[in-house]
Amino acid sequence: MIRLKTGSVMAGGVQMENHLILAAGVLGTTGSSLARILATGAGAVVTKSIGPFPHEGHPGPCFCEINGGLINAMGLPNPSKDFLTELDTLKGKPVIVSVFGGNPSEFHEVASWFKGRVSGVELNMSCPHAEGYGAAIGSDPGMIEACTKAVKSLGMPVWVKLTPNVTDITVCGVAAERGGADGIVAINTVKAMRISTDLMRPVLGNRFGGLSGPSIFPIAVRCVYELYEACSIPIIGCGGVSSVHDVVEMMMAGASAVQVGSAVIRDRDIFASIRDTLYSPDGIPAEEIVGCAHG
Ligand code: RRO
Repeated sequence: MIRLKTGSVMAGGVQMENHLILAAGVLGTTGSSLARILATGAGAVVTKSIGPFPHEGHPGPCFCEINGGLINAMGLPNPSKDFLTELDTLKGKPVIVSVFGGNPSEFHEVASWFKGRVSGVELNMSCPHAEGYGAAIGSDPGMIEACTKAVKSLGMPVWVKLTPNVTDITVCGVAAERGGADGIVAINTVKAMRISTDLMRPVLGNRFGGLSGPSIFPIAVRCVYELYEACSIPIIGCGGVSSVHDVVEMMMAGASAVQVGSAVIRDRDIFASIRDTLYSPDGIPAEEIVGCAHG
């Protein structure tokens, strides 16, 4: 097993304790849960996505477990600007705020609330089940570029989280880069559904949702690999990562850092266990493995 050299990490303009980041949407709704994940070994954390207005989310059921993953249709529930108070106890910590909007000025406004309060902003242009938000606008390269440019004008590090639910994800990655993004996060969940054969109806209240967990890991690796060949800015791998082997594989595909999401639900100590196996004082520099799978 490859071991990486211990030390702090800079990726996409954000200084982190290590290469492991809590993905948006998982245990990211309160300051105390974000602090707990940092205390248990994450190098940085991303909040639940925050939007221009408070929103309750989709009607339930919002979540179902399947073989190899989870399907959620939470529906962007968030307290909007009131979330700011959750960051009071996290000053100086590596926190990235996930934001969403329906157009460049909404993205700019929401991100501006967090200026000086966070290490960076992750633009959610990829939720697969949000009318007028997420992938509904993040499949349009012109919109990705304009929203990225609008937020970048605030002078904070900007990551753009992309959807895999497109024919060619590199077109979206190149658009984010053109807009001035400091990093690309790949990928958000894969649009999916299940039907209850007892009820003869879709399981989720919203009918469709986003698949996460180990079943999407090969899709995420493929997206990171393709983006690495098309883009010059750092890529942050995300999607079904649940072991130290997955982290190393994602880095070999081209990821400069790696997010962990659904796996945290089963194992709250996953960051510490991956970190303790991944790093060693006599390990190799990460730069030697990032993208090494490319010919
Ligand atoms: O809240 C959600 O339903 C949600 C979001 Br914002 C997202 O980006 N991805 C996802 O699978 N669910």
